Amino acid sequence: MKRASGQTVVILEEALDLLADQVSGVSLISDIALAAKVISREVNRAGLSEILGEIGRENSHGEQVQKLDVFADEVIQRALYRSGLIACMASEENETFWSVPDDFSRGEYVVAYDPLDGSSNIDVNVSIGTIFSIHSMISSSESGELKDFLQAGKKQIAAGYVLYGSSTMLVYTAGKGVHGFTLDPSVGEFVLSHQDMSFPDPPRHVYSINEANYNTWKTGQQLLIDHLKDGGGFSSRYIGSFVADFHRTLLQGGLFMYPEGKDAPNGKLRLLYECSPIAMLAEQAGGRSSTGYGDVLEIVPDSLHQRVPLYVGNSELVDLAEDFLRDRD
Ligand code: AFP
Repeated sequence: MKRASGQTVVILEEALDLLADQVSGVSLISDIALAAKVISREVNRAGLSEILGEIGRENSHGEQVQKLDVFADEVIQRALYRSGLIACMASEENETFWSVPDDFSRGEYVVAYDPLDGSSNIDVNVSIGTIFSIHSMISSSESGELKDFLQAGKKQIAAGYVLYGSSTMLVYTAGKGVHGFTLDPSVGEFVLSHQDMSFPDPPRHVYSINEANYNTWKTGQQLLIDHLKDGGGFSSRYIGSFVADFHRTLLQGGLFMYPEGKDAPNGKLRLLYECSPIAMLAEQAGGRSSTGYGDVLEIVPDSLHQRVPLYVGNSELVDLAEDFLRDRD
């Protein structure tokens, strides 16, 4: 595609077509992109379309109002069912995984996703996101098994997120760099806007954490933050919406943390569909991620909704966090 100026525009489908010979299953990203366009439209109209608020409420037409995260979950399900590439799915919205229904053809991949992360931000018009993780099946069951999801993050074939912010962006990796596409609403296409994304080096010195939890943290974590405040020349940014906080960290550099605490022994974020996919993106962008004690991508999950503490960003800052935790706890 070319702009009127003659400048060549790369749309997502073209980029994925080029990758298809090298990474099988990568076309699933275009199905997620289709769902993202529908979700993006609904997120942008949320204040007008009575879609904010709780399930169980009726709108002025007497119709059931769906919360946006439930709506997003269903849109992604429908888009992925049609792909013919996956056997089963798991989502933040559902306790157990489920198989693609019999009336659709099934394939050899499994997708875990958080349809709308940061849902407490929806009603106050703050950026939210979708996160996804794709693995190849390891079971021989046609409809998939739990063990297909319980694979280490380093086995992901692709991962990414969609950020519904001042513009809608899809950022993905299929193990060959990290690429960002911005939705051009005038043509309804995701257009390549950020090729080969990497954490800036040196990074902007920014840390991102919910500091209200300070008193619940272990000593090492408290000392790390004291160090960044006192001597490190750091500034602080925290949106409370993981995709938005990570996206800023990727573009500007820094360290995002959701540590363990007295009330949250494993932190808050979920391994399968939050930490693992973001960890793959971070590694592909030249950074790294850790639980504070080891690489997130190495963890073999023990359950679908397992939580882990998370440190992600520029490698030297993640290393620094690990040093503080190792020496002081
Ligand atoms: P909500 O979905 O409840 O808004 O939680 C968002 C989130 O899972 C993630 O997007 C944020 O990084 C993190 O929680 C914020 O948690 P705190 O509110 O405890 O800081």
